[in-house]
Amino acid sequence: MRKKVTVVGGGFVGSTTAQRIVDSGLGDVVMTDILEGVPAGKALDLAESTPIGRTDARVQGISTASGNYEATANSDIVVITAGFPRKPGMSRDDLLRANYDVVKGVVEGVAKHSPNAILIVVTNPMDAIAQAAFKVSGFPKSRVIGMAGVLDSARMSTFVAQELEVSVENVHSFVLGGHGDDMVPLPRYSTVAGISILELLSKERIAAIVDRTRKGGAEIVNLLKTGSAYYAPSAAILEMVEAILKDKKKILPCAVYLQGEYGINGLFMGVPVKLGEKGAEKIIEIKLTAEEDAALKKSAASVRELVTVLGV
Ligand code: LAC
Repeated sequence: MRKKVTVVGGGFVGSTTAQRIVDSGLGDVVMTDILEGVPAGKALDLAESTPIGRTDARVQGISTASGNYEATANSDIVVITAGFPRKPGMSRDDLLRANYDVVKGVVEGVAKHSPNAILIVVTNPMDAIAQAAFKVSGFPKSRVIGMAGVLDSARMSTFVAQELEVSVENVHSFVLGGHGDDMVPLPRYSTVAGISILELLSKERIAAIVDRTRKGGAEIVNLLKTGSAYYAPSAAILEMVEAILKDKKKILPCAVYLQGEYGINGLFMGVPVKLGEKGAEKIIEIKLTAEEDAALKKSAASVRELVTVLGV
């Protein structure tokens, strides 16, 4: 059976995600946007690349301006990237409420037509919006997953590989917590060819890498001026989509609804998760030091604040 992935939002994150899925041949893609014409145009352009890319993936782009999500029916996965970027003068809470309204409408629309889909939530502030999507959809917690840990870990791995001048393939980084300034990169569990970076880098260099990882999204926003990152985010989404569609049982850091794991209850947070065809099939609990645990609790408190504003 052909797999079907809906990508909600035809901006840079959504369209590069659609491109990566089509190029990988993992499944058919429906890209939606509230704009008229743009999703259809991008989808047609992408479809016309398939004879050259030699993939039989079908691509369709639809406008959901009228609230009609019928074309997304029976998706295996729905990736939600739609939302407003943060504009000057907009508070975090303003962004939160604006994107909550967008995602609420999206989730109601897609859940109706794809009641068995797995939702991958990307819209910021991601952890709180993922929690909203979980509540609005009524889906089991295994089928609502937030994307950030894979991205944040990839950023950390990039910096470690650059610092040590080794292949990125040798580096494995672990970043837990919320997708915010107080995310929790874990140097102890970050390795190069299986060796902890604690043995390979000085405390100062590790602290600098941790700091740059935490500010990784902002570093790119400051350079681009008018937008945020999309190449690494879409690569991270693709890794999660592939793990699910191929039932790989791959352990990746993802935001999921915690119910007591890591001493956190009723909150979306980034933790190691086993991804397979059923979605987040298992939460892996690793032992944290007192310091790491305190950092995770601090990050949880920030996410809790946003979730409380939304009342979800
Ligand atoms: C980032 C933002 C977009 O980390 O969340 O790039």
